[in-house]
Amino acid sequence: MKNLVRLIIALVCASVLIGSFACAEGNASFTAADEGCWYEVFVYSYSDSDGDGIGDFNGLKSKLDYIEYMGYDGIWLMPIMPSPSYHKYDVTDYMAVDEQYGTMDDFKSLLDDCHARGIRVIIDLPVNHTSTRHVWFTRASSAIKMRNYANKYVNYYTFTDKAANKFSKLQGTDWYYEEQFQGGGMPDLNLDNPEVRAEIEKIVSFWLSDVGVDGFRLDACTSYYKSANENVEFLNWFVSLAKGIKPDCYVVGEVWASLPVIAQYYQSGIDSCFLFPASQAEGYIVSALRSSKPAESYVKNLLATEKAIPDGIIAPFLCNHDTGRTIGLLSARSNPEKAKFAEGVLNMYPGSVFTYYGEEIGMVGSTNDPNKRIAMNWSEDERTSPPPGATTFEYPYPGVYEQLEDEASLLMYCRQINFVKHNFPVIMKGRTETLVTGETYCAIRRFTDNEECVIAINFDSENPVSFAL
Ligand SMILES: [Ca+2]
Ligand SMILES: [Ca+2]
Repeated sequence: MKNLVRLIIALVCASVLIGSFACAEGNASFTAADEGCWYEVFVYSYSDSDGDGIGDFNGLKSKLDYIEYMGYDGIWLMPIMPSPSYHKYDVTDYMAVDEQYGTMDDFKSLLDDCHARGIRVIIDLPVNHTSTRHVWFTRASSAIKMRNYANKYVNYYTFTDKAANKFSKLQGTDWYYEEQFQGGGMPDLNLDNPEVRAEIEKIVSFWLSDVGVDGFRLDACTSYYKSANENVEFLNWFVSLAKGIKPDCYVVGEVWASLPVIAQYYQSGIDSCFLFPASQAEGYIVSALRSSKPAESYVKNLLATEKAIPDGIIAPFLCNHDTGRTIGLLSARSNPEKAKFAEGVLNMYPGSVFTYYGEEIGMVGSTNDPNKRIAMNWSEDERTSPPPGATTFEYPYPGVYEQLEDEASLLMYCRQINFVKHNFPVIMKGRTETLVTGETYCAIRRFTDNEECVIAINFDSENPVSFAL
């Protein structure tokens, strides 16, 4: 006998109603690779514990009460390994943490505290490339300068003596090295080299077993090799490796591509690939909100996504550290109801929704990368220093402390959504069937074998709609 739970969730543009039940306190208990509410944190800009202006592990640890209160049950940390850059996507040592952020003991203490609260932690792992200052690259460069081409580190990268596209000149030589992200001091690793694979095995084992993180966010998966087939093959190798060490770890990949390409990458066995087609100004959510037939657009893309990704965990998001923030995408600087509605319809997608820090308080940031990564706004008096190169520091909405005191704030709305999803995991775990689709309203059924709910959305705040279900 199936135990059917029928829940009706209603989202109405600009009036913000979600069901009529109380939020349960406390986070749901998930294994790492289950669906959940994820929160992307840039440690540099989150919270500073020691007064140097740069966010750190102890600062983040001091904010776990907040993160738990908000109902985020997983955190993706942008790179924490030693690096010469502020963003740290160019790593110099894969088995350590950057001292700007604290010590490894500080990190382990943060991890313990997260785990005690049932919050999972995955870390960013950029293995497409290293920093030019990584000892592998400095040894390779020295060897080339000494014409010692047989040095093993030369084969950690891809060198050529002819100029070519996506190859950068090795200063003081006539040689070039492969660099897919040119200008950042980020030489591409030769992932076909068994010795590089062995290094990656050590790195993965170190973080999963010795340190105890719950998985990885894999950077730049489309740049590993020249073809999607090779990238899928590498990911398959990586996922087998990681799951062999920690079977329930979560691996999510950055595959910045169209839906069919993302679907292909799921064939690697990876848990998730970020759903880039749902994000940004032209993505499924914002384009639906801008459309004259928003409900049709929303349902069409939702069903297409589920069809393309029948097995893996869908990972939708509105923005991340590389994109403009949602308030700007929506022109919602003075319209928090619009931002709430966007968060609402995004979070009615199945899978693991990722929220970039500051989205829950309506931060803005666009144009250059540092502007997209500015200080979390706790209050006017509590912010980290801006990352180097940031030019705008505008905060159109109040900080965290003020929004926590306001039941009608964007922050409290985001919190409520997370707890609705914890209380009714079928929203995250189920699949979708259309019940009613008008141009501006829809009702969909989300179901698993033993649970279901109905999600009704009216995109038109001017015209109430009633459904017979
Ligand atoms: Ca600090
Ligand atoms: Ca590459």
